[in-house]
Amino acid sequence: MNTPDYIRFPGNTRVKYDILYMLLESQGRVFSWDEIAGRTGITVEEAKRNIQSLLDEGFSVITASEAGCTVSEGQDSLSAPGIYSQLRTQVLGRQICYTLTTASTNDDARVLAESCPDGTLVICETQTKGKGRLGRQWESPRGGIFMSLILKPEIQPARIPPLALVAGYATARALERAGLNAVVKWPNDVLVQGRKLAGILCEISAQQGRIQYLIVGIGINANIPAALMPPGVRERSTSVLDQTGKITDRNLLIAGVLNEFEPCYLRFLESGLEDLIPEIEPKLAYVGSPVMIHNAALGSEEIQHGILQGLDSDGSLLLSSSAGEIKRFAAGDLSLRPK
Ligand code: BT5
Repeated sequence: MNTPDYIRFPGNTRVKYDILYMLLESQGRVFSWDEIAGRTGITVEEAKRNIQSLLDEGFSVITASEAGCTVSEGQDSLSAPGIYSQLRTQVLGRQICYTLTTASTNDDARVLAESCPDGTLVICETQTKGKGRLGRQWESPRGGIFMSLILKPEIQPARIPPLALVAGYATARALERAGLNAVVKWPNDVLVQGRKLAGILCEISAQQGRIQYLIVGIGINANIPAALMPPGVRERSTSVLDQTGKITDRNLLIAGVLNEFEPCYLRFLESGLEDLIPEIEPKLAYVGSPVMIHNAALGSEEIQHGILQGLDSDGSLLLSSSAGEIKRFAAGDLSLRPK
C-alpha cells in the first residue's frame, strides 16, 4: 500500500511549508514577496511558485496579491509547529507526519511504522475512508481532528485492549481543559451531553507474541457542526464547535491530548490499567444506570442487560443483574447503550 505524500517534521519539510507556517504564525500580517524570499533563501519567482503550489494543494486560507501574501486572522489550520509549541511530552508527537487528505491515518500509520520512531503522530485535514471498529465508517470532514499515534511498547499483546479506554480518558481530559464536560463511554468513545464527540480505534501488529507496533487512532469532532453529519450519525454526535459555539484551536487540542495521554500511557505500560482505574472510573458514562451491551459481531440476540457498576482491573466492564450477580465483559467487539 502507498501512503500519500506525508511531510515529516522535523525532517523533510519543504520550503513551501516553511512559508505556510511563517504565514500561519503571523495571521493577519502581509508578507511582501521580497520578505518571503529573503526569509526562506529563495528567489521571488520561486516564492510565487511555492505559494501557487500551496494554493493548488488546497490551502485556500492563503491570499496572494501583487503586494505579497497573508493568511487572514482566525483561520483554523493544522500546523506541526503549532502543535510542537504546545507539547510537553518526551516521546509522543516528537515526530509529526502531516498530509492534507488521505484514506485513513490509521492505515497510513501502519505503513509509516516501519520507518518512524516510537511516538510518531500521523495527522491530516480530512479522511476519505476514515475507519471505526468492525469495518464501520468514521465521518471525517474538514475541521475535525484525525490523528494516529505509532507506538512500539515492549509489553505482551494481551495487555493492549484497555489502552483504548486510556486514550479515551486522555481525550476526555483534554476536552475538559477546553471547557467541555466530557465522559468516557466504554470501551472507546468520548461523549459530551450524551452524544459522541470522539472515538478511538486501536490496532495492533504482533508477530510471535511480540508487538511490532501499535496504532492508536483518535477522531475528534472539533470544528465540525454535527448538522453536517449524515443522518444516523447527526442525531447521536456533537462537536467542540456545537458545544462552545466557537472555533477551537485544533493544534492546541491535539497537543493537549498528547500531553494528557503520555503520562497515562507510561503508567499503563509500567503497572497496567489497575493503577489508573480510580481516575478513569469517575469519568465513566452511565455508572449506576441500566445499560445494555451487545456483541456487534454476533448480532442482536446477544444483548445483555444490567446496571453498570464500573471497571475490573483488566478494563472489563462490570454489570450487575437484577439477581445481584456481577457479570464481566471484556472489550472485544462489544457495544454499550443506555437502556
Ligand atoms: C470509533 O469506532 O469510534 C473509532 C473512530 C476512530 C477514528 C479515528 S480518526 C483517525 C484514525 N484513522 C481512522 O481511519 N480511524 C481513526 P466505532 O466505535 O466503531 O464507532 C463508529 C460509529 O460512530 C459509526 O458507525 C457511526 O455510527 C458513528 N460515527 C461515525 N463518524 C462519527 C463522527 N465523526 N462523530 C461521531 N460519531 C460518528
